[in-house]
Amino acid sequence: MHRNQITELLNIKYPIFQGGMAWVSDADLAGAVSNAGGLGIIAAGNAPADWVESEVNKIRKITDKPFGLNIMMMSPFKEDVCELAAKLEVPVIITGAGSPGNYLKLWKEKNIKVIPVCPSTSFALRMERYGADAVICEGSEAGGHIGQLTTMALVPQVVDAVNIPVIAAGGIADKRGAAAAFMLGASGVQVGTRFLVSKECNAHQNFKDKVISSKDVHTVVSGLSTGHPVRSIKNSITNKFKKLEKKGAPMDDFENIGRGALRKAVVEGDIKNGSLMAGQISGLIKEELSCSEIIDEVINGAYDLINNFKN
Ligand code: TUI
Repeated sequence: MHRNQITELLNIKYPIFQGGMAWVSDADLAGAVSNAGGLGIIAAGNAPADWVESEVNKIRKITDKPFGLNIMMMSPFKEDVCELAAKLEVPVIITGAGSPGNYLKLWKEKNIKVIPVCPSTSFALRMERYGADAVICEGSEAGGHIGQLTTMALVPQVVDAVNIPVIAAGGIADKRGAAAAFMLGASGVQVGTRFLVSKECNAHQNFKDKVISSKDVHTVVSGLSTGHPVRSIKNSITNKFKKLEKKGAPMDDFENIGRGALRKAVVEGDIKNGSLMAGQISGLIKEELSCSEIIDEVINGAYDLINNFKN
């Protein structure tokens, strides 16, 4: 019913990815999404390779369906994790926050599907030339580390430029966002924040409640001056970042305050001093549902909207 280029390529039921969110996207969340017919994605984030290996082993016990591993290219353990992913022959690799470079070739030799997150058309064209199977175009509405362009502007430009499937990400949390993404030419959608607030997600309840209570204007971008902007829900730590930016503080000062802050939010539930990385669409999320309910609402809902569209 929903078969298209991306469901065929990855052998999944619904064209929806669960965003690889550092500390949040573990084997439990990714396994639930894959079992529900989407592509569940484990996020390696800044974690060492042994953590990644144990989560991959765990997801293989939870599901026999395809899953992905998101590799954050700014991670200090990037090389170990890139090699481990090849060794474990994970079905799909998503890269973010940088270029997969020569690893793309290594992974393709293992028949792994490789899908880089692309912040621009030129980057997407480069990834296509290197052999990427598809690209994720993530707009700056997204939570966490972001690029410059919005989803609305980025997706159709990349769709016109490349011949591989495009997955839209950033600002998508319901059927309307997914329908809009399909109309922009995307073959699939990646949803992050909505899955953070899912029943199967192990993120601390304080974090989930903070997303549920937040309004449209409550996320801010910190660290633009460092060249590594991050979107998160406004709190005491984002106010500290703002002060650093005002005085043109060096990168080290940002790192000192930011170190460990994502863990603080996700694991400890410290919503004051933790980094509450979440997208602009947080204000739309009102309740905690199961992954399968989310997928049904977003994908089946989007197809209904498109099929019954009347102006
Ligand atoms: O990677 C993300 N979002 C993330 S990673 C993350 S972990 C983190 N922890 C602490 C501080 C900072 C990050 C949290 N959120 N999204 C995918 C994404 N990739 N967004 C933008 C990009 C991107 C940017 C530049 C991809 C490629 C790129 O390439 C530049 C180049 O030319 O090499």
